[in-house]
Amino acid sequence: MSETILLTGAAGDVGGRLRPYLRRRYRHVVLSDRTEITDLAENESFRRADLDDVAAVAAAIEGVDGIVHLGGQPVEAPWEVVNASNIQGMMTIMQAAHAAGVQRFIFASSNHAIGMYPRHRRIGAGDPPRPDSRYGLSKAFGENLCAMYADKHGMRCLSIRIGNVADRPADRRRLAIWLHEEDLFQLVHIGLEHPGLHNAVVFGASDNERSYWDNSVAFDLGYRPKHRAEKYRDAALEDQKKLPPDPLGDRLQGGGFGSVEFDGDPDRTLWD
Ligand code: 15L
Repeated sequence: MSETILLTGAAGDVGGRLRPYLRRRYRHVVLSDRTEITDLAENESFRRADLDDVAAVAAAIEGVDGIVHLGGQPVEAPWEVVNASNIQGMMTIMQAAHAAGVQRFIFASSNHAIGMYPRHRRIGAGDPPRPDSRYGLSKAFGENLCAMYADKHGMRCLSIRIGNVADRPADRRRLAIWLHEEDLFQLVHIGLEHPGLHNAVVFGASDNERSYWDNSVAFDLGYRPKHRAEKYRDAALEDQKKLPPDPLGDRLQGGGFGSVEFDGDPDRTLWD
């Protein structure tokens, strides 16, 4: 069993939501971020690290059994930014984890790694990535880095393609991809503890009636989501009405991430 866990990106919204679950379950939780965290619980500590600072990342990892990597650039950005945090930064933390003998790596991937799939396509974890942005592409890179470190270096990795973690689903797309933090913790816990895990990609979604995803890989690992987006259907559909129409984004799994900067052929993109 893992005892000391490192949570990167701990100052972010999802980090803040995960912290109570992690500290209840693990003896010690090391929080890391480039923004300082001061409201530490008794079994939490803070180590500041920027993903472009190799020495700080190595120091953050020291003595941990498992890493939950939420850190990095969380939305679309210019390539230099995505590259520094999510490509080079991801490589930096993986290399440090391997050098330190860390056994478990949970990677916060994103629905934007597959965001260019049309909503009418039901996809599984085995379908190839179709990134909708530079950000989504960087998440596909992270998933592949996990595969390489599992296959080649014996690490046990879980990439969670997170949909959207929030108090409730904010629109029609989020009714399909919403993820309650308790369900996210369940997936993280599987990644940290499942004895048979080698490397897997799962979808970070609650038990959502409108899901675009076949999450059988997660279910086979024991995932039993407790929360359902549909409970918030009326409010989410009301909120959807307030949004401007996005003829392409409204048909893509990744929504507006795919329609921004789009100058392709929508018919070909949406065909399959
Ligand atoms: C993500 O990957 C982002 O980190 C988050 O801020 C949301 O935009 C989410 O996807 C989403 O698709 O709703």
